[in-house]
Amino acid sequence: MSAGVVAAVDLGATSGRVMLGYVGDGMLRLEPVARFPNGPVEASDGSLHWDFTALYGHVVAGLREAVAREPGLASIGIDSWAVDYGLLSGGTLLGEPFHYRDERTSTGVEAVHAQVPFAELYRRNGLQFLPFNTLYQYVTDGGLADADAALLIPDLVAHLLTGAVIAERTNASTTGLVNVSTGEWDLELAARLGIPASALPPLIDPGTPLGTVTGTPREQIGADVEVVTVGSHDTASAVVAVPLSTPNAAYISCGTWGLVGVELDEPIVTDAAREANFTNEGGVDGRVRFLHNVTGLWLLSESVRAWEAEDAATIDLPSLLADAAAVEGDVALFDANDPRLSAPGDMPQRIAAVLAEQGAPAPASRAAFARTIVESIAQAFAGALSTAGRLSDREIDAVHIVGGGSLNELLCQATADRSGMPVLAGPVEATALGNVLVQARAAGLVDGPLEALRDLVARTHPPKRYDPR
Ligand code: LFR
Repeated sequence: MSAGVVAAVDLGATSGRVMLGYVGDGMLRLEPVARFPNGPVEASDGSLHWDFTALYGHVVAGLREAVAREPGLASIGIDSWAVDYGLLSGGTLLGEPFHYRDERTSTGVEAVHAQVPFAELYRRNGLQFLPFNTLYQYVTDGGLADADAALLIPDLVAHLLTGAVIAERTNASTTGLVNVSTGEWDLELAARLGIPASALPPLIDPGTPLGTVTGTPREQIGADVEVVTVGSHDTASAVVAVPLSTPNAAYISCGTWGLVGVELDEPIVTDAAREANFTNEGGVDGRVRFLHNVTGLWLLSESVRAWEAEDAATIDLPSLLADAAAVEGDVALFDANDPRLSAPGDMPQRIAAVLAEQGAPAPASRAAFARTIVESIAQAFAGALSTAGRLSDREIDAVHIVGGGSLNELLCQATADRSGMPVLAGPVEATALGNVLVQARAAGLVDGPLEALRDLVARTHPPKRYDPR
């Protein structure tokens, strides 16, 4: 097989990037092309949105640069965070997409559960309860009825580039409207909830060509490049690139969120799985991502944001974490998944309030705060790992941490210590690598099942090991 190059667009909740991926002949290498910030934007009425227009501008500029560097680019693949969408009418975007942390979803949850109790929903869609799952957003969205299409963020980018109107399957699974057994839209559920057909475009598997970039974006980017679907849910792409070292290894895809779980061939929708709030999200090649969302580095990034606002100066994260590692003695722990910590705001103050409820004093310094946050996340990881093992009937024997959290040595060591299992950290850019690998397989640059792709990741990006102490 020969080597080639593809472009990955990877949009995360705090930053986006465009990367070139060089693959083939035993090689797998990323080269950053563009990196740009992302985050919630508050509208004048207080609602939370994404600045999609700015993001899309960065994507097109990044792709133009990618083509300038590599005119022979084989394809483009797009992934992003899940659940959020944009509405289109007559080819125009009807406002900036809502951010999943906007509070409108609370009325959506009540409306949906009044029609369809959660236990029935879980049997149908297999999803853990997250108040922002797309179906809860759709039922509050007055614009949906008039829109020609509702497209999840990566599908929206693909649409603007190519004109295609589709729903990539891994991300569609996070809407709550895909049946967990059939992998098809649950039309009966949608009808019961009054969700129109515009929200349910044809479902397409990862690795499918959608057409070449056309119209204005073709002029801007400067080449007829094919757009190919990947695991467009960022977590699906990340799981593709976890170099799973044993059949019973678990993974944690750790960025804003920590997605803690195992890969399965069949979903688990038992009462026990529902009660533990474990999800069955669609993976690449029909695999099941059986996992639980733990609030991840959001707690730290929001705290840093608050401190930076207080100081009117930037904080150096590596030195904050080094100071946190040097904090002596036990620190108080809090429930990282406390729903009061989900919306943007003064995170240190909110965490102090949660600790006060438990009778624990607020940490005495920022370093102690950071230590409390990291240890609390690690504790939640350890709990979710043990539940994943119990529910899937596996003796989990190793934990792979991929994504930004894999660079956080304090978090990796604390996770090893608190779970009692070795942690294998990296690759940091698992999402972009998974995106690249699925495109590369579609282009014939690599072949085989996910295991073969993961072997290539393990050989080219050997993980760093943390043994429990
Ligand atoms: C991670 C992620 C999670 C999803 C959350 C919200 O970036 O995609 O998998 O639950 O963001 O979309």
